[in-house]
Amino acid sequence: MLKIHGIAKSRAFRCIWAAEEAGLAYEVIPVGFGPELKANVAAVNPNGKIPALQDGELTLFESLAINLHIAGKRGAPLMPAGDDGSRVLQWTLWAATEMEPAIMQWAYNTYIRPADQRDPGQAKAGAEAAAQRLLVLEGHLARGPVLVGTGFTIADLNLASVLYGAWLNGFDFGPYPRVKAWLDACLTRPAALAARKQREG
Ligand SMILES: N[C@@H](CCC(=O)N[C@@H](CS)C(=O)NCC(=O)O)C(=O)O
Repeated sequence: MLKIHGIAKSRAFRCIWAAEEAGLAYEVIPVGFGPELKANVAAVNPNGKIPALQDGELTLFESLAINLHIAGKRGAPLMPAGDDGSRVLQWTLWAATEMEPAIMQWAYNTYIRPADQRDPGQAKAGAEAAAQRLLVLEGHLARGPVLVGTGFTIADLNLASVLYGAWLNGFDFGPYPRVKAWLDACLTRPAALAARKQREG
């Protein structure tokens, strides 16, 4: 049984979605935000953040690495082998290092921080940085409706989960119709809906 430490209203959402997608049994160990977070999660994540995963003797942090592990347990098609497996790693690292910092800069300054702590200039800079990357993604999706190969993989899940908050909170994906269609499809898969129900109610 996978143990996912965190709550659905955190990046643990990504891991819940991955476990649902893989069809693996999991339990959410509820660790929420607040002053006690660091102490509550210290045994499983030295960074004092959620999520963390326990799978038998293995303990992992980093949501997208956790997802690669979950998908690896299921294997293809969620985690393909060979060159497509390498492409999955590429898009996952791109999600974490290129897209997430940009979209989170926008998110913190539009809907996450309290209104009086938001900086419109930072929101604009984040949106512009995200736009550059969304153009790359829009170009890539001309090859077909998924990131890698011909079917949904953990690469789609990892990148879509990074964009999920923006998708839900009014980021304008209009200029990127292929990205919009791909996101809509990813985020309405049955496994995504099951995870979203835990987060959105
Ligand atoms: N790169 C990490 C980021 C983890 C992270 O920042 N988690 C947030 C919740 S979504 C957290 O625990 N924040 C509390 C804090 O930073 O003190 C991952 O993807 O797992």
